[in-house]
Amino acid sequence: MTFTFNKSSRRGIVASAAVLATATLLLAGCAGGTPSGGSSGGSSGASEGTSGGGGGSVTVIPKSLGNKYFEASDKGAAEAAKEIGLTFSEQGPTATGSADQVPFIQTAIQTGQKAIVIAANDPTAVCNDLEQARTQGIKVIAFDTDTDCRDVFINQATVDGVAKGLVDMTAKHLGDKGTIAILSGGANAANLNAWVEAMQAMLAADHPNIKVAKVAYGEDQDEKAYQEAQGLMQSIPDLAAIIAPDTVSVKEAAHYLSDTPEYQGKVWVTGLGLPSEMKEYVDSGIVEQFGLWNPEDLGYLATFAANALIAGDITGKEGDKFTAGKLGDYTVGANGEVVLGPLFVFDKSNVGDFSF
Ligand code: RAM
Repeated sequence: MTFTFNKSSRRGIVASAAVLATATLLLAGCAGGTPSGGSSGGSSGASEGTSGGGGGSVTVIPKSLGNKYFEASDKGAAEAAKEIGLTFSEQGPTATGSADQVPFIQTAIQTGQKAIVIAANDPTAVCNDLEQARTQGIKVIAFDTDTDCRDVFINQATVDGVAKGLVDMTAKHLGDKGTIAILSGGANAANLNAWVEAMQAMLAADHPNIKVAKVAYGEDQDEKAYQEAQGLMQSIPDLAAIIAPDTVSVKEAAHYLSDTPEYQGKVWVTGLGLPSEMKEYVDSGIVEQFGLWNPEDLGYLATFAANALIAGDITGKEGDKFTAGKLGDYTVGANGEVVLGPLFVFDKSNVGDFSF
């Protein structure tokens, strides 16, 4: 089934969305240009023809700087801030420890930000600081991964949708039997742990002949993820596949496999990856297919949600509605969650169509 994405001033694309046995998958349009960001600072003014925003400034705090996934979400957030007329900055740690984001939350409080848009490495470790911000009237928007103390959560896709997409790809490749491993990122990350748990439950319930030998953690760090991929391939003799639900882990598992011909054709790697980082591995045949969404759209949507909270248009209760610029209208669901859209499958036919 082919979906035509609306051509617009942005580099529009026409892509055939892979139709899996259980779902038709569609990715919201993708912007051109390479992901910017990763640096803090930067201000913006309302562009002509856009309605003034709630006003003030918003700080985005990613899991870590230097991760191209968050550079892409940062690009989308900056684009939205410019459209709305919010002053925008990105602040964050280079490490991915549970408390590494705390100093940046404190900075946001002390500089009087109107909103904090955060992807927390740990859903609870930052709550004392986020609640301090909220008591001072600062709106807190979780994006990419949830935290226990926020007004809304901007989720890239449903947990079951992500888990089922990855499990179905792997089961289809394996002929529904074999030994696999899961290589995740941060061990405390709410999003990653939700996907791992959902995959394990689906495999146990629907794929009894696929066994998960081990779950390892690359901590969203390149070198650690590479070493963990090496450890899995070297320590599990009948390993047939690795599922890596983290852009750093899937890139580094493919990197190790590319460096080690003895495991090529024996261990199949898939996961959640950036097309810009995975294209070389798809083109060389190391990786056949992987999933994701548009992280630029995720940052863009989160910033429009922040503005809607700042302006008082929404409070985060179920049923609240807001318009997110080029992405259109969104409704807040149960537990304050807003879902961007479903998972998209990348492969040789489309991996070159995207720049994030
Ligand atoms: C990494 C991070 C991020 C996750 C993606 C898929 O970049 O862990 O939180 O959403 O992978």
